[in-house]
Amino acid sequence: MPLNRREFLRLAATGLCALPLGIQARIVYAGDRIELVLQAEQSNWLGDQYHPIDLWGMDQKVLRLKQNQAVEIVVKNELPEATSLHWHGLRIENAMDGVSGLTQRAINPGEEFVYRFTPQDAGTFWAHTHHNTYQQLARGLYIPMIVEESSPVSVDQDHLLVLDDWRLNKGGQLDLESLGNMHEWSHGGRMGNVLTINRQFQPRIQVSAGTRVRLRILNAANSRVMAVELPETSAWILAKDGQPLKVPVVLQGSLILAPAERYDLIVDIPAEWKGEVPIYEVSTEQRFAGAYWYVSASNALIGRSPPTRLPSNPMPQLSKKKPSQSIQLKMEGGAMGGLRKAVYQTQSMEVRELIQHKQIWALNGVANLPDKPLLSAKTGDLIEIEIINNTRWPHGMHLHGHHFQADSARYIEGLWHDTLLMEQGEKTVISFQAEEPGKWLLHCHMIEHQAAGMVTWFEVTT
Ligand SMILES: [Cu+2]
Repeated sequence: MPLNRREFLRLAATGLCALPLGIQARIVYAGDRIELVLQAEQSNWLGDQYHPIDLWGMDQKVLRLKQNQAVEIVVKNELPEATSLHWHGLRIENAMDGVSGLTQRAINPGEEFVYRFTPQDAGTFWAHTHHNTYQQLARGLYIPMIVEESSPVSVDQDHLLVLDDWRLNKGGQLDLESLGNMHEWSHGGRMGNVLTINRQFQPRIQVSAGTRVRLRILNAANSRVMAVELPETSAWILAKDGQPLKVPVVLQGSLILAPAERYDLIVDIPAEWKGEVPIYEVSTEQRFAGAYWYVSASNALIGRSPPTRLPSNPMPQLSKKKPSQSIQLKMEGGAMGGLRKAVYQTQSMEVRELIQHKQIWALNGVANLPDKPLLSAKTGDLIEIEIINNTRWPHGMHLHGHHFQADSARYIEGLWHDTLLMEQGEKTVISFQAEEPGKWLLHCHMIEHQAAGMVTWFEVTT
């Protein structure tokens, strides 16, 4: 039995679980050429009586790029397995999208691959493995990525909260034996039992009272939908998935994030706060203090006006166009989904046979990548896809290389997304303009669902 969250807390409460003080992430910006080493790392969340936990990560903690500035990222693979890196949310050339087997050959151990692109959008993004993803993401192979606005945005502090959910075994190591469990793959995916923020257990984040913080939140979990509850204070949503809102919106209630979704917030730290103020994760029955703000006194001013919007990114005007194609995408399968058969690698299979191939989800009757694209578009075409969640599970659908708008009631109108949460039974029309030519994925970012079939691709030509 894996350690559950409560047991982990009990262990932590024995006092031997070292709690880090302060978490200013090391931010590296190295001009237009960055070296990024993918390597093993260790974390010590459980305290000194346990062996440190073996994870995978990178030699930098945050990538900081500049909008409209070309960059060359030399990715060196010092891991024992092949891999590739996907720049999630960046609208870049297809050859740089980092999907092994589709847009590039995997980077073998000891090899390097140079990714070259110019980020056109400022905002909060991340880079993560796109090779054997359900295993490599569970081991931690990702990095948050900030693309700075061309003109600086005025805030007192700029913080990241990267939420992740890890599965540890009784020995306090990553539970690798449970990777690939078909029961989990056919349900909500693989859930962890330890929540970290910025790869630390209950970190303390230094802030000054009376200041304005830009808070960038990312859900890096394999499958868990997170809900972040901030202490009662003034907070506004500035951007979602890297794309600014036209007008910042007051945050009400908890902030729900499907895996891979990001939000940028403005949070005003009240002048009267001091000491530890918890930030809760509330998606489970257990309201859990994922991190604490450690508030120090200051003479900063109080009584702020609402924040101004972020400068816009160069997004297409969808309303001015007529759709070139309107298609349906039916999501099927999973536990209690009633899927009888689906095509897998061009062969029609009964469910029993699909499961032998570790497949249990389908899009338009096809499990995993079809041999022909879902659609073929030309650069500049407006595409509409009506996505119908005919399953008993929520999914977080991610479109590669493009942002889209959706008529979902869950989200504020007019938002741009690269990842969209859809509840069971929900229908949503997404619209986007086909951009860079190439082969692009559309898949569920509950990564076990993707591995078990919920992935397709489309083609853009000039
Ligand atoms: Cu899914």
